[in-house]
Amino acid sequence: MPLDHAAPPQNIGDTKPRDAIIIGAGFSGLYQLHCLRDRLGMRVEVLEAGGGVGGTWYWNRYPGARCDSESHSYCYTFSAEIFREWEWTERYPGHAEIRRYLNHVSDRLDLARDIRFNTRVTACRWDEPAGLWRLTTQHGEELSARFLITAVGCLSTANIPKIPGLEAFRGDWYHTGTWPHEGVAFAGKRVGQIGTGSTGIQAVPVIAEEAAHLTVFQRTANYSVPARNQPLTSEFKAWVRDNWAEIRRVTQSTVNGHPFMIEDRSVHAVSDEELHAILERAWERGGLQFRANFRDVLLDETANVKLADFVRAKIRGMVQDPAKAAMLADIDHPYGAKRPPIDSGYFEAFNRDNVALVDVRADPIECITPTGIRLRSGAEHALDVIVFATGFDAMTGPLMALNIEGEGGQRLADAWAAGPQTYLGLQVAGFPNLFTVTGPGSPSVLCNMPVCIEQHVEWITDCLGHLRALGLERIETTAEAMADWGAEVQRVANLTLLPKVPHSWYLGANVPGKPRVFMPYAGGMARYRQHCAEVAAKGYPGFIMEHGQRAAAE
Ligand code: N01
Repeated sequence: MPLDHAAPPQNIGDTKPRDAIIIGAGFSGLYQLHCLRDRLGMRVEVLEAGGGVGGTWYWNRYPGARCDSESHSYCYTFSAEIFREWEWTERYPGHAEIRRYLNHVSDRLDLARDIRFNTRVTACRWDEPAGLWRLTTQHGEELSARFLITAVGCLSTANIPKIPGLEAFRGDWYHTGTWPHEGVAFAGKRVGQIGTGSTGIQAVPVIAEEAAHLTVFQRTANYSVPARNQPLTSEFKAWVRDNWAEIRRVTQSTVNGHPFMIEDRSVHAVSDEELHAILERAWERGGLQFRANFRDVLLDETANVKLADFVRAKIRGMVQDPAKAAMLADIDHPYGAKRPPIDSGYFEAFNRDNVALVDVRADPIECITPTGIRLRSGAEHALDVIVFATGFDAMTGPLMALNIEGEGGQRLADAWAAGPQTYLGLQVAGFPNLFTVTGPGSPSVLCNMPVCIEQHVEWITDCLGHLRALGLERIETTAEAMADWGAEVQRVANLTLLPKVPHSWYLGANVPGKPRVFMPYAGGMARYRQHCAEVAAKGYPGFIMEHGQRAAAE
């Protein structure tokens, strides 16, 4: 199967209402299609803006783009067969390998025939009398379906800061989340990179290798732990094949869906020497497991400080220039309270002669000129290329872009004017038959994504199966269930250090004008899974299930 699709799917031109339309052909959309079509026998179509499967990974092809989850856990586990027949090559999967994997799954399950590629949804409107969602695409096509399932990802709407002068910049500029498929040639170029989040930290060492010069514009210094990526050994690959059930059990029972448990010990329960030895071993092992050595890293500021200080000392030890080291280690938030990056040579890159670091917290970016970036102090940085590693309008951005209108023409943008509200991250009152896979209020971005995606997709599938068994066609959560769940999302977040970072995208703070509301559910994936299972077992309290055409039936 080609990785990009130009030809329309077989059912194009058929305008009969579908049972369900899924928006997005990434991890969520592909599995949702399989579940609804092949398990429930529904008539389903997927609409996908990209020219191939992959979702976020279809667009994120920036230098160094690689998943921070370990490859044997960054995949579907619903089928032992599919799990075993795919062999990952490295400890962390690169973006191209993830696309190859998703294409393999798509081929294996014959999914592409029901995916309409190169089709961006521009509007979704609930038609109450008909009991249907009516969708419009960028090509002006109109499609309808009983159920609408958004599988649009949480980090798929690029956040490009509105810096004056960009339109007059004579060089080239790119956002990491919409990277050209043919790549970007940096050789001989003076490159400026804005942003030092997980993405920026991955990109810096790779761009530095190729560019004549790289200037990194840092607003907030960041922690990072070495990824220690490496090719997987044949022994490890065999272990993975033999341990599908155990890997699935562990990823489904941990707080954030990774293939390791969080140690049940407090930072305060060990001596300073023991702590140091544990952290040294964890540093050598590398990866996100670093934070899993103690249970209270994200709960207790005094425990957190000990890890934070350890990482700061490591940064100072790695960066030779004391001025750069001080700037990189001057981190203003607790370790892990923003998504903790992992890296492959990030801090070491600043030891290269061709890499400069500029503190744009102290001297903010004033404007982009035709030839580079000017700071408030008047300092000018001449550039041929600007790379925006400036993140995403996370969680709500991709949903807002769909221009969703529910009952009575109510816009989702208005319903969420004060911040997103959902029940379980799955449904919004006033928007019947709409399900949001990994929506705000679900663990989503605090979890290893494929693990939470499988849970959401299976829950939605079971729910629709239940509805059908009752002969019903309409489901909508209540305002009360949504308010209670919203309070629970804020309650559990406030038990942690996560909402204490004022500039975190978890709070929407990276997008000017976005309401500051802590969006993901921080109570842990395992607890969330159990809660959702209980809701289903009790007959779906918090949801109202009815006959489809409410107006016609009344
Ligand atoms: O984006 P970010 P990201 N002037 O928002 C800076 C996931 N991910 O793309 O912190 C100057 O974290 C901004 O500064 P500040 C992962 O969940 C996953 O890196 O706001 N700087 C920050 O440094 C991650 O958390 C993988 O002060 C500006 C940076 O840009 C999420 O994606 C790999 C600015 C943005 O950091 C987002 O990461 C990579 C301005 N005007 C990413 N505007 C995987 O492994 C913004 N910044 C799956």
